Amino acid sequence: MVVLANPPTEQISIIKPQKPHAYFSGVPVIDLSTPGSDAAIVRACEEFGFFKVTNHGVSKELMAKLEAEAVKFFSLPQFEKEKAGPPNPSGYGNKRIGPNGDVGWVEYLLFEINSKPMSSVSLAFLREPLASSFRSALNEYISAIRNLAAEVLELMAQGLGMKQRDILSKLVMSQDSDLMFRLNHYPPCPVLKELNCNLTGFGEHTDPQVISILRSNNSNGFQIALKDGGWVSVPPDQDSFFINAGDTLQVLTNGRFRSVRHRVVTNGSKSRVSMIFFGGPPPNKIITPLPQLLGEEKKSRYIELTWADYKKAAYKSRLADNRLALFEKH
Ligand code: GA4
Repeated sequence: MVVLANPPTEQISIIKPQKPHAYFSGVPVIDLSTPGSDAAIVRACEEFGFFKVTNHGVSKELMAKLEAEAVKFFSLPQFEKEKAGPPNPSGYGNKRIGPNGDVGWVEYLLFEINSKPMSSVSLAFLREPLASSFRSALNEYISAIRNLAAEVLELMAQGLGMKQRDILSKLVMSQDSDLMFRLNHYPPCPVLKELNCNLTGFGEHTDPQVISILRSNNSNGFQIALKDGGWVSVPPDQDSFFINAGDTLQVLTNGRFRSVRHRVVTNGSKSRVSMIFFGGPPPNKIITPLPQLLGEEKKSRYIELTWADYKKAAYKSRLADNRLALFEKH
């Protein structure tokens, strides 16, 4: 068990090692350039709440540029990085995740992206000259990924038979959409390798938002839970994006899509760097199932909450909590 010095009650749990390289081969791969991807996205969201996209149009250079900026930042001395913390909500965090005592073998930069032009991505906590090259890589990357999120959500709406093609994408494309972005670094931990153990990098959870888009370097550790609750390891692919359906999408589809439970475990051998875009709706948006998806009985499985209320409640919960239970009608 890895124990944090302060406070001593917080522990990062060790996970029983799986067979080495026991990768799951069933991750749906959606080629965005082929017809039929709309239906394939719907099937993937129903079965897993998770899929990988290829032929997405985002250049490898853009991914590599941001990864290099992130590596540059995470290579700074600890006391320099700490100057960019704490993450409230934007800023640097180390081992502590969220405000309620969760911990993991991870350090990160969290960014709250607001409605103003992308140049306002708050990097006030970073020092020049790091800040300007970092800012330009971030802005370029985030705007490309936001467009990708919109494209995927449009295909999803089409696959669901919605007349209004932008019914989902407008949630993340609006002026006041609540978007977040995080850069995670899972440092190597050589002693783990010797012990043949795995450590929790980022504990299991679902994402509260509509959609999350993840890209990581070529390192393993990302796992998803299947419908039966079993965990499987996702084979890494640094040229593709992995898409998670979030809690909000589960509610919007009246439970037809799964908000995927996921986590990162680290075996300590290679440093893992991931970048994740979280697309959330505007704060005052009421999260309720799309009427077309209510089925014969016309009954919603969830109570109505605004995104602001749901987010507030989410931030009071522990990482692994079933936050959607707050939404369920009894
Ligand atoms: C999970 C998805 C995003 O990473 C995040 C996380 C947030 C945080 O790290 O501060 C939360 C977590 C996430 C859900 C429950 C709360 C809030 C940590 C936590 C314990 C940025 C988000 O929006 O929700």
